[in-house]
Amino acid sequence: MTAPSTSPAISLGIGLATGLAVGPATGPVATHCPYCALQCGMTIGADLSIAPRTDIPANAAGALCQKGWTAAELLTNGERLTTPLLYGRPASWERALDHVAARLSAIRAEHGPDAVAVFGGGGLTNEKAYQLGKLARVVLGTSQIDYNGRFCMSSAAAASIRAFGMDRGLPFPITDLAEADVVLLAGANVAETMPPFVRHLPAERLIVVDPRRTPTARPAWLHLQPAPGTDLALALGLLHLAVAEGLVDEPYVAERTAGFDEVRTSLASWWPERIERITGVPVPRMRQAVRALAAARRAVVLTGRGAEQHAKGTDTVTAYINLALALGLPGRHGSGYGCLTGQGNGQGGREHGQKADQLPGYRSIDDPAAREHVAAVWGVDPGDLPGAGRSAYELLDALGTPAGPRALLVFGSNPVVSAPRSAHVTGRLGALDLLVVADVVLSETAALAEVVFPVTQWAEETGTMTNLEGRVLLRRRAVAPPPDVRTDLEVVQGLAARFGHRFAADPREVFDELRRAGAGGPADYSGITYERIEEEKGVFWPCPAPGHPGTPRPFLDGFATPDGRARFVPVEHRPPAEETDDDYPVHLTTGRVLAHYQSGAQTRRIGPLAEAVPEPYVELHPDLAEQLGIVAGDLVRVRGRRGEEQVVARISDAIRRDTVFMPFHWEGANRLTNPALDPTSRMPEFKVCAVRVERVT
Ligand SMILES: Nc1nc2c(c(=O)[nH]1)N[C@H]1C(S)=C(S)[C@@H](COP(=O)(O)OP(=O)(O)OC[C@H]3O[C@@H](n4cnc5c(=O)[nH]c(N)nc54)[C@H](O)[C@@H]3O)O[C@H]1N2
Ligand SMILES: Nc1nc2c(c(=O)[nH]1)N[C@H]1C(S)=C(S)[C@@H](COP(=O)(O)OP(=O)(O)OC[C@H]3O[C@@H](n4cnc5c(=O)[nH]c(N)nc54)[C@H](O)[C@@H]3O)O[C@H]1N2
Ligand code: SF4
Ligand SMILES: [Mo]
Repeated sequence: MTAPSTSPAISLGIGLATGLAVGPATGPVATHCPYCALQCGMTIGADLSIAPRTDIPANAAGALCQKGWTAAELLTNGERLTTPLLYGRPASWERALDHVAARLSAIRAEHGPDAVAVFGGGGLTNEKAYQLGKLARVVLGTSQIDYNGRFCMSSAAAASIRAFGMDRGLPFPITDLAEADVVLLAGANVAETMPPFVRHLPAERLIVVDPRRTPTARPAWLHLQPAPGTDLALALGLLHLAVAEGLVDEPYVAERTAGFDEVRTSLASWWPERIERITGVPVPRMRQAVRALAAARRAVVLTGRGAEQHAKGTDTVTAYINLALALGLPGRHGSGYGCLTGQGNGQGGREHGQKADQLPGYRSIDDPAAREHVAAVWGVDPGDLPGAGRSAYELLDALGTPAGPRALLVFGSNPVVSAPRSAHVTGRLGALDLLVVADVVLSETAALAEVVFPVTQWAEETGTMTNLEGRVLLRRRAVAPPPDVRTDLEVVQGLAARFGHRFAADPREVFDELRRAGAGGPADYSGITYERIEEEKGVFWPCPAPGHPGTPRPFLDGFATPDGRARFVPVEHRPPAEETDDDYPVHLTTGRVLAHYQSGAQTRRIGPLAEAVPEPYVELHPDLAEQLGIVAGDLVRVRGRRGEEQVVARISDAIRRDTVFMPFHWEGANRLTNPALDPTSRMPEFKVCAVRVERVT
């Protein structure tokens, strides 16, 4: 951990004292933040000073959050990995790469190609995501590749494809939000997870759905506070009320959608009082929400992880989409439905082939035409491309089992902290014959690896990122990396070379190949170049040809379905996979705090951020605390069906009495979470399980 410091500048000074190289003394370089999907524009100077850009719409007001302001600190942090590690000891790149290649060859020879697996990340650039998919399918010949985005917005992606024929987080520019009169935000705490986003929301008519009165919900016009895992019922209730009160946009439904009659019929049993009993949201509040949405000239429904990370996440998002469709919102200027992607490249990371069932261009790996197209670009026989592999949790769960992979390559994820039922996942990682991790720090996962590759960070390399709007952006190299550190693309190139394959490591070259491989697919980047991105401050996909302007609002003229109509899909509410009972009487939900990012591998090492929230905790309501004899600061045991954790208690009346909250930025929260998976998206139920809370005496 770096020494505590009060400002980014001071702590940077401490970082620089480690003596790592920085770039030549040129002017500040325009780039983007290394963290979340907002991808705020920033400049970074040769002295590593950071300033917001004002030419990028996401943060045009010149805002950054504290993670953005302190992002440079990890470049020079003393805990940075600067040399490859083999069995925990420094090794040369040649030796480390040779070792991995030899071990992979032996494992493949003995157990077949599917004995080698790859786990990627939604924070990786488009170029890296593409190259990882190609490494798996072409070099290793394995079907076993997936990534942490499966834990992120895969349910919203599945629901969007089902309804609209295409999945692009926001199918409109972020600046359109300001034109909406009402925005319903279900399960997102943007005031902490992407603070500058708040400035795009209409101040007067924001409706927040969250079991906690978060900093996002507090100033909102209306806060609906359902029990975790009951959004599906809530959305059905809102739609029931819309129908009952004659608020459905019948001409829109007739002209632009299909399937409403079946949904209308299915709503009959979801009357408002029943919904109130399930969710705890009073009927008048629901009525207020739906009336405001219907009365608005323009309105938007948005979902975040709170609504999505459930074993019924796809159907929950579908229920919200059904509501938006009934009110005539999607595909209208200034209105619509959108999912807030999370990681820096949460959108692009799911388009280029690091997902188990996917080929570049957001194509299905089961589609013969897609296989033929991509195989031609890769110079291989379509028949040699593997089929779909296991989803992220199923992959981790199978590691080291007789039928599962025996070797795993991890790029850009820290599943020891971030996977559900993490103690079990850690056990599976331990059962592998070979674990290889590429990271910038010795994460909890990297600490278990036989080989660790130290890689460059955002400001030390160039690559494209696709932000939450579907806008493709360019991150530019601004400073020189430490001498013995390589880019992920170089690591992949080095591995491929040892199997006789020539892979490019120059990001632009990889991007040009990605454009060809994805051409004709839903996420078509053919017309996008680095030059265009720089000139136009980003280009929206699909952009199928050089002269094409890009597509900021893909649904204005029709949806991406065969007949251009959006699909209503009937869905039914059901309880969480794990219900509370006498042994485990309260709901546990999990999520984020402002100062930390994801598994915390990066932000826990940054002085001011670590200081802001130094340790894990559990948040509980004063009434529950009193009932359990707990006061603020007490050490408490949170016990569930898969494990127990001791953390400090924080007391807050912002949370429901029947629910406790833990941030997942430390090992611990996920020892408790339930890996029950959504049947369609294979998303785990991070947002609700049952626990018991006790004071540690
Ligand atoms: N500071 C910070 N910012 C981040 C990240 C980070 O780690 N830290 N990560 C980035 C990533 S990858 C992502 S995916 C996004 C996530 O961004 P968000 O979706 O905003 O983040 P979460 O905190 O996971 O969940 C949001 C809210 O869901 C609520 N919730 C819990 N259960 C339910 C439920 O059943 N229904 C509803 N409606 N709400 C529920 C929680 O109380 C929480 O306030 O943030 C991105 N930005
Ligand atoms: N309980 C609970 N669990 C959750 C969630 C939740 O809400 N609740 N949210 C889920 C969600 S939405 C997400 S997105 C996941 C995220 O969980 P993780 O996948 O663990 O996310 P990160 O901590 O961002 O992990 C990224 C790792 O890669 C490293 N890294 C950063 N940049 C690069 C790079 O360019 N190359 C390489 N090779 N490495 C890099 C970082 O140092 C870090 O160790 O967690 C999920 N887990
Ligand atoms: S909101 Fe997201 S992109 Fe913007 S500065 Fe913060 S972490 Fe970076
Ligand atoms: Mo995420």
